[in-house]
Amino acid sequence: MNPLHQVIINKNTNRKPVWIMRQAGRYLPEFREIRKQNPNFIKLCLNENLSTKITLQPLQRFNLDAAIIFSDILILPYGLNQKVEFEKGFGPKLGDVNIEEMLRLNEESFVKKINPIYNAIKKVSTSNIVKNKNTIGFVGAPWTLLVYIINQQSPKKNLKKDFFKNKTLIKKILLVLDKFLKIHIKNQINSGANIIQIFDSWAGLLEEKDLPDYIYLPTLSLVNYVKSLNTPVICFPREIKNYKKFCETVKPDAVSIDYNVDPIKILNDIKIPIQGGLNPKILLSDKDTIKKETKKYLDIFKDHPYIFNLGHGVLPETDPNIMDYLVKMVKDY
Ligand code: 1CP
Repeated sequence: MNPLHQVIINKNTNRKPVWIMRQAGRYLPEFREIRKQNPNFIKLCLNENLSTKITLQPLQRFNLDAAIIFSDILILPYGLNQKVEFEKGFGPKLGDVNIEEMLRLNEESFVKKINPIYNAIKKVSTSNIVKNKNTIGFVGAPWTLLVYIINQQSPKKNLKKDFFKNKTLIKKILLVLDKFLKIHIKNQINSGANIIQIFDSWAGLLEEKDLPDYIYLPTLSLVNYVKSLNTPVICFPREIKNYKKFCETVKPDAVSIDYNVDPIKILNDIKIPIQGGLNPKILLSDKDTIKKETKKYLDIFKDHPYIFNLGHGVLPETDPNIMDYLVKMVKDY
């Protein structure tokens, strides 16, 4: 059984597998080289040879236990024919929503538009480098995608005041998202992804009262769907106030925690396998601090099924040698 399945399915506590959110990306000079020659980010995601190569880059350098496919959560609105562009120094810029067109869209045209991603997953999952390791497919959670689709850019800290103004539109978008996220998940699994992670990067923006409508119910629908395909699902409800309530309600197979979560408290609160936690900023400090902080997580989760990862994506300023140091330390623990 591959490393993440041992932890998530068999609840093995002897091995602490490791992968890193955003492990393929901007902190790697070999990625930046490819990126320089490919200014259109979406096009790069849809270039199956290059996205396969980028996905494998961190595994060639470090002894990681999983590959996460080089793509983006915003490929989904792109597949729904919303304009999606990434502007240097600004982030994602999305076009206006044509909800009637989204409601009319059929599975075939959606899949055709983003098909290179599935081909890349086939290549990655059958490559020698990933043999006996995991291939992680992913999607953005309905809530986080709704945020980008309506806000048309990163919300950074807060939502616009009138975000919830058009409730009918929101309902329709959530309906479309449920349908096409399931299609996207199914195709990733059929192409060789053997774990799905659901990124809810903006879960922390919501008040308690809005969680059932925007997070619990839509995410539960996806989680149940992934389970029905006999594939483990990891949820990352970043900065949600109550991880315990989230886990009890949505019941993912594993949960990824952000760096504000107290690891000792979460260990007492929840029984399912846990992933992540270390603040990515720690990797910008000295080796002694990195060692101490990493060991803290490994010690706390010593007798719990635990996958080592960060509490959010690795920062672009991170030194690849430090990543090497980190992965080796986890492996030698
Ligand atoms: O400029 C560049 O080179 C592009 C940078 C980049 C990269 C490398 C973006 C733009 N996306 C990605 C890849 C990516 N994104 C992966 C690939 C696999 C990996 O190595 O992990 C994954 C899993 C994502 C997921 C993603 N995209 C999330 C969820 C996780 C998180 O970080 O919270 C989100 C929110 C996005 C949106 C996104 N993609 C890129 C940007 C600049 C943003 C906006 C972030 C924001 O709104 O602040």
